[in-house]
Formats: sequence, structure tokens, C-alpha cells
Amino acid sequence: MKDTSLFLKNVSRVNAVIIVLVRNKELHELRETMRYFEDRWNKKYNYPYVFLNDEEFTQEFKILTKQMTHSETYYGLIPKEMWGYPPWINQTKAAEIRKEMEEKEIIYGGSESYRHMCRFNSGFFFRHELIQKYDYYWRLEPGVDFMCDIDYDPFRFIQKNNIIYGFTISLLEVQDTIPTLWDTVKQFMNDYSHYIPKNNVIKFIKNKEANYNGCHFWSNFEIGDLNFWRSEKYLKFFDYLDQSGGFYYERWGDAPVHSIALAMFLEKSQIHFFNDIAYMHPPFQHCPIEEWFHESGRCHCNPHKNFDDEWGSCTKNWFAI
Ligand SMILES: Nc1nc2c(ncn2[C@@H]2O[C@H](COP(=O)(O)OP(=O)(O)O)[C@@H](O)[C@H]2O)c(=O)[nH]1
Ligand SMILES: [Mg+2]
Repeated sequence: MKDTSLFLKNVSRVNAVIIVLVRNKELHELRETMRYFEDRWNKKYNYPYVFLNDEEFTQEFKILTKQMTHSETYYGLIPKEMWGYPPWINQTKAAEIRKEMEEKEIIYGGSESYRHMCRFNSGFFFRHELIQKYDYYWRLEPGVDFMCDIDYDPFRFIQKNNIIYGFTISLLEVQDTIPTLWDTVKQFMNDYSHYIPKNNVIKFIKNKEANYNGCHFWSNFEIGDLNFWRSEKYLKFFDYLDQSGGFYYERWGDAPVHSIALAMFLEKSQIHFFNDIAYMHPPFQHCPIEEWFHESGRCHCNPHKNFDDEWGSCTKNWFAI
């Protein structure tokens, strides 16, 4: 962070947006999160927010979120074709599978809305009409906390350094939610090998047996380049997965889908670990361990409760490759 141009105030903003997919009932968790997010960072930059929902936002929701920021706030309804079954899905079969997965106590296994949400975040958020004009985004969720001051503009940072995607936490996926995901990915890689650069980062997501190791960037936090998701290769990949039905016949999450695409299509230098962004999405947090962050008074997290070195985190693998 020696690049002083990143700290200048009154510089023009990057063409970027804060994207929040949220339900009306999450209003108060969201307000708390917005307060942290504004205090720690956005009050210095005033990047706009776009709130998205599969139902109309209430007046109360709009008034009480608008009050939390000096930024512009926009409220969008997600169209049905971005949130719901595509015609080739057999909904009876999908319902039976949900029941089985619920009985097996697989996390969100019984939820229909969670599946629509994961499919929307995998294939559509970057194409929503309120998002189309932006180049970069920061994904924000109700209930998360930011625990250190951020004194520079991460959007300008990624733009200047040709970074496509930034993360703070990485971890292992529950394999029962993705039984056939890797086979589908392998077929895609076979059919579309021309999309995959030589210096890809597939090593990060493969185990010794050449299967998916479950590692993914935790996508409730993302800072990234929207044009990557809009690229021909990613859209082909999403369609390929979507056609196979795994969003509904299994319970594929947007986090493994995003991460596998990033690992396939990008080089390591295009993906950035934001060590300086302390972030909590229960039950895990990233809290920088370097003393400087804490001695300077800029953070309020406990560095001994940092997930990076715990079992289940993939962040050490990221640095090992
Ligand atoms: N509008 C809307 N947002 C949803 C729905 N389900 C989840 N979300 C949002 O999608 C994100 C992820 O959902 P969350 O419940 O936090 O899942 P988790 O983080 O995987 O446990 C959050 O921003 C939620 O507010 C839904 O049915 N409708
Ligand atoms: Mg969440």
C-alpha cells in the first residue's frame, strides 16, 4: 500500500457499485452492516448502492437504508427469468431431491429459494439492468462486519493492478452439495479448452487424485470486475452448468461456481487476497495478524480468531501454489 495515489481524496471514483442482494426481513441486519461499511470505508468515497430483491422492496426498507449513507441508493426487482426455474428443469424431480437432501441434513439442502439465489449469483447479477452500466462491484450481505479502517480505494487498486477478483476468506465446500459439479467442469474443459490459459490456477482447486478439493473463495465478500462475468467464456461456462441442472438437482453454490471459473480462466496475479480488509461473516472472520494493524488502533478484531490458518481454510493453499 505504498502507492499514494490510491489515498488521494477528491479523486474521481471508479465506475463501481456496491451490490446487495437482500430480503425485506433482513433490513435491520443490513443497516448494522451498512453502518460498519460506511464508517470503515464508504463514507470517504460514497460509492452508490444497488439493492436487489426477488420481491418489491417495502417503503420502510427504502427509507431506512437510504438514511444510512450519503451515497446514491437504487432499488431493483429481479426479473423472473433471472430468479426461477429454466424450462428444462423437472420441478417434480427437483422437489424430491430437496426432500432427500433435507432428510440428510445437508446445509440448505431443502431450500428452494436458496437455489434460486445461488443461480442468480452465479449467472445473472452482473446482467441486471441496474448493474449493467458499472465495471466493478463490491458484494455486500446483511449481517457482515468490517473490523479495520480501509483508507484507500480497493476499486482503484484493482483497476490499476489489472486484478479481476479479490477475496478475504477461502474455505472448503460441503461435497454433498456438488456431487457432479466437477465432472461437469471436466467436460466443459474438454469441450472448451481454448478458453483456458496455460498459466491458470487450477492447481488451487485440484487434489492429488485430480478431483475438486472443494476450495473456493467465500463469495459473500467479493470485489471484482463485472466484465469478467459478462465475458463470452464465463457465460458459456454458466450456461453449460445451468443446462446440466445441478443448481436444482443438487445444490451448487455460487461460491464454488465462481471460484472454479476464476481458477480456470485467470492467472494468479489477477486474483488478490485482501489481507488488509478485516471481514466477518459468521461463523468465520479474516483478521490481519500483523501487529501493525492492531497497534495503530485501526482494527477491532481479534487476530487470534483469524480463520486463515484454521482447518477448513484454503488460504494457505493459495499462498503455497
Ligand atoms: N432477495 C432475496 N435475497 C436472498 C434470498 N435468499 C438469500 N438472499 C440473500 O443472498 C445472500 C446469501 O444468503 P444467506 O442467507 O446470507 O446465505 P449464506 O451466507 O450462504 O448462509 C444474502 O445477501 C441474502 O440476503 C431470497 O430468497 N431473496
Ligand atoms: Mg450470508
